[in-house]
Order: sequence, then structure tokens, then C-alpha cells
Amino acid sequence: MSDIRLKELTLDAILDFIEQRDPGQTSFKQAVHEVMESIIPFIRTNEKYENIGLIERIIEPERVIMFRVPWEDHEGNYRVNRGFRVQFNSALGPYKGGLRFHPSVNLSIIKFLAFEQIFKNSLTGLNLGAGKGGSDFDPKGKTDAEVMRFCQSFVSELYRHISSEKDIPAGDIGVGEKEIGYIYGQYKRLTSRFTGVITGKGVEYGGSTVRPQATGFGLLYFVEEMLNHHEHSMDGKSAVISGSGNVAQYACEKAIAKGVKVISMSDSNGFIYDRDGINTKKLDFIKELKKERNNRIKQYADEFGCDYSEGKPWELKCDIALPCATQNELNETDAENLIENGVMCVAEGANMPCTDAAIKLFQKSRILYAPGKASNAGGVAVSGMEMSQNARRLSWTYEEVDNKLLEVMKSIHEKCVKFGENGDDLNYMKGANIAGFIKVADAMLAQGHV
Ligand code: NDP
Ligand code: 2IT
Repeated sequence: MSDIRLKELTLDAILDFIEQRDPGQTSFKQAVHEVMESIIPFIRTNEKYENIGLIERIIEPERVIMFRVPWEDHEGNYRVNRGFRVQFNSALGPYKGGLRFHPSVNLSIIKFLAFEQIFKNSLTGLNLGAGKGGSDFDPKGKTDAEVMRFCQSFVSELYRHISSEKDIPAGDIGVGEKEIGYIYGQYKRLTSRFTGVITGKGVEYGGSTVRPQATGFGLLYFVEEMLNHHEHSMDGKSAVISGSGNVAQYACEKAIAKGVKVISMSDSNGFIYDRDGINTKKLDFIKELKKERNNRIKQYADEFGCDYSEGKPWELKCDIALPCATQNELNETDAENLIENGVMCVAEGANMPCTDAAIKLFQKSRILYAPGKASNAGGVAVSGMEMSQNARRLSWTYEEVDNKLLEVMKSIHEKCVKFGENGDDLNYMKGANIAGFIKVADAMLAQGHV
């Protein structure tokens, strides 16, 4: 155990190396696998990245923080959850990435998310390092008072590890504007500082316009770039969106605005199938519904009289599929169904929603496939803009931020095109990985063996 070394620059050797040091971290291994598949051939043809321990360093977090989060439920029972913050890479800037509250959270999941964030944040072109955190706390079934007490306890430990210059968390699954408010309030109480230490804040206390919309809108801006690049358009296409949370809602809003007919949204119980398409009014119903964390998407079917089924929506026929819920929600069988039904574009709003086998199938079938680290980078990009506004104590207008977001998504698409060339094909995964890697690797090289 004391002297485990990476023996050679191959995918198997890297995955073995991880398994020996951190047995059973399957999600983390999956994320590393996805990136290294493109990076290894690239390093082999670029000598400056070889033999300097770069791979060993890039897959090892700079710091892992795990802590106890004690809190009291509404019946007066003592409860204990586990908190995490993985500060993965600061070559490009302060650690940046969301916090996830979900019962499935463990170290492997937080490491996979923080690892993906390295390349995503690099692609935005902003100076953002990468981190991720969260807890195995389940906000479902909890009262607001319980969630607030939990957040306060969580921050009572986290606050000493973060600052506007060092590590700036944000939201993710289970952490929306309400939780961000509680987290920020407690940080301020403990430090007496009103700084931009967290993003996704309400606009009235330092948040940025367009941050709630940013990931979903950015996803659709990216899809439009992909389609236009391949001489297709959005107008008149049909789409299936999984999830009905922050990312899914604003993906749906922008899709409708672009003339796309969205026929499905979902939650962890099931999905609705609305043959007429979700319109703005019906989407407003979903937004209202999801403000209460225990409501279910089935209530949409009850309200509007459309179909509802348990399970996942990938058997529905559509032109565009946008997985916006969680990791590994779209597997090989789902990919087969989508392809059989004539899907032309699959773009990830969630982090790592497609399994490796599903991705391979899309690529083999020449379906336009966009990896999350490129297509969902709009959220963290606008978080970066929130940090700039906070540092300069000013606020940009909705139009200013929206235009900047569009420019970032266009530039990420350009980078994917530049580095994703694959014979007569375009591999967005390869393009995103290599473009993201180069900037981080060069910064790491410049900063010495740290
Ligand atoms: P929310 O908590 O707002 O919504 C999550 C949605 O996904 C809900 O509809 C939820 O259903 C569903 N979901 C969660 N877990 C599962 C599961 N195990 N199986 C099926 N459905 C599930 O989170 P976000 O919209 O913020 O995040 C969604 C995805 O987008 C995540 O992968 C996140 O990492 C990623 N992302 C988020 C960004 C952001 O800015 N928020 C930025 C970039 C990526 P239910 O209510 O039933 O749990
Ligand atoms: O996965 C992600 O990029 C996020 N959850 C958003 C991170 C952020 O810092 O805005």
C-alpha cells in the first residue's frame, strides 16, 4: 500500500491504480475513465505532459474534507449525517462547484463530480478551480425548519474551509435557492462577513440575474450550436427532458422559446407524457409544484389529464433527448430505444447521466452527443459571473448576463469542434476533454511540482 505507483500510461493501469488506493469508488472511476480515454492518446503525442506525474496529480484531490453534521429533527430526535467538501484542483483559480444533498451521496460521488468540474470549469474560460461537496442528508420529507437547522449545522463546520478567495460552493441536487439562503445566512453569522463566498444567492442579497436559468438555458444554447453546426435547426423538433428540478425546468423554458415541443419531464418516481407538448403555462405549474420539495410530477398528469408512467422516459419517440436528473440515468438499453425511435441529438444537462455503454452506442450510431462537462457548463459560468459582480460590488442586467452566457456556450462549442475532430466525424467528448485538459495541465506545469 505504501508505494503504489502508476506503472504505465494506459487506461487499465490508471483504473487499477485507483482501485488499489480507493477500492470500490465506482462513480469516481467511471468519471476518470471517461476523461482518460481521450487524454491518454493526446498525451502520447505531446511529450511535455509525459513523465511529470501529471496523471497521478490530476486524479488525486488536493484536499478531502469529511465531517459530522449533527442536527435535531422536528420530533426532537438526534440525527447525524456526513458532510463532504472535495477541493480537487486549484490550478486555474479558487475551488468552485456545487453542494449536493441526497441520500446517495458518498465520497466516490463527490469525487466524480469534483473531477468532472475540473474540465468543465476550464472550458468556461473563466479562472475557476474545481471542488464539490454535499451530504447524504435527504431533504425529502423534511420541514423547512429541519432543512434550515441541518444547513446551519453543515455550515458550522464548512465555513472554516471556504472563502471568496479560496472555495466558493453553489447548489446542485437538493440545494436550491432556499438552502443557499440558509447556508449563506449561517456563514455570515459565523464570520460577520458579507462576501461572495457562495453563488446562486437571491438577487436581493448579491445573487446574479440568470443564475437560476443558467444551466438549462446554456444547455439549449449548446444544443442549438450543435444542430446549426450540422445544418439542422431547433424549430419544430420534439424533446424529452428527464428531471423536473432546476436544470430541467429552465431547459424546458428555453426549448419552448426555441420552438421545440417538449413532450415529457420526470422525477425519481416516473414521467409524464404530454402529446400536446408542455407550454409556458403548464411549465409554470411545474415550477410552482416543485417549490414544495415533496410534490411529485404525477400531479401534472392529474392536473392536465395526460399520461403518467413509472420509470424513465427514454422509450418515448423524440428528436432531442436531454437527461437533466442524475448520474447513470440513461443506460445502453435506453440508448438503443432512443436510437430505434430516431433520436438525432442527446445533450447532458445532468452530470454523467449517460453510462459509458450508452455513450459508445450514440457515437457509433453518429447521434450528436454532448457530454455534460461541455453542455451543462452554463451554470458554473454564471456562478463565475456572480463572483465577478460580488468582487466589484455591482450588478449586471439580465440581458448582459444572458449575452455573456450565450458567448461562453458558443466558445465551448468551438473548443469541442477544434479538438474533437475524429476522421470525418466530430467527437464532442474528445473535444471537451482535451480542450479542458490543456488549460489545466499547462497551468499545473507552470506552477511546478505541486
Ligand atoms: P434538483 O434537485 O433541482 O432536481 C433534480 C431532479 O432530478 C428532480 O426532478 C429529481 O427528482 C431528479 N432526480 C434526482 N435524483 C434522481 C434519481 N436518483 N433518479 C431519478 N431522478 C432523480 O437538481 P438540479 O436540477 O440542480 O440538478 C440536476 C442535475 O444537473 C444533476 O446531475 C446536477 O449535478 C446537474 N447540474 C446542476 C447544475 C445547477 O446549476 N443546478 C449545474 C450543472 C449540472 P426527485 O424530486 O424525485 O428526487
Ligand atoms: O455541476 C455544476 O456545475 C453545478 N452544480 C454548479 C456549480 C457552480 O458552482 O455553480
